[in-house]
Amino acid sequence: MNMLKKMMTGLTLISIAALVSLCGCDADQDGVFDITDNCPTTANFSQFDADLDGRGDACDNCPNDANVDQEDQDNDGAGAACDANDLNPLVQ
Ligand SMILES: [Ca+2]
Ligand SMILES: [Ca+2]
Ligand SMILES: [Ca+2]
Ligand SMILES: [Ca+2]
Repeated sequence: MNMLKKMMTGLTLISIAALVSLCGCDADQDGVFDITDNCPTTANFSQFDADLDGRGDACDNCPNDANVDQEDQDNDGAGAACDANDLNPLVQ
């Protein structure tokens, strides 16, 4: 009985892995499903989020300042929350 149980568990795990690869639920292939991944297109297995704003450090434009909107008016990669001058792309 235990053997059968182990086989079934193994098959279930294989099925889940196949399903994930087929539906592309893990775009960055970091092992975290997109639906719960705090950086769906950046591989960040640790899911570390220092400022707890829901954006993983790997894709947060201000990793140490909570800024859910990720606003960045001058598009220099530094969010308004941590950009010394968010209207001048030469100043961060
Ligand atoms: Ca990710
Ligand atoms: Ca964050
Ligand atoms: Ca942030
Ligand atoms: Ca900026």
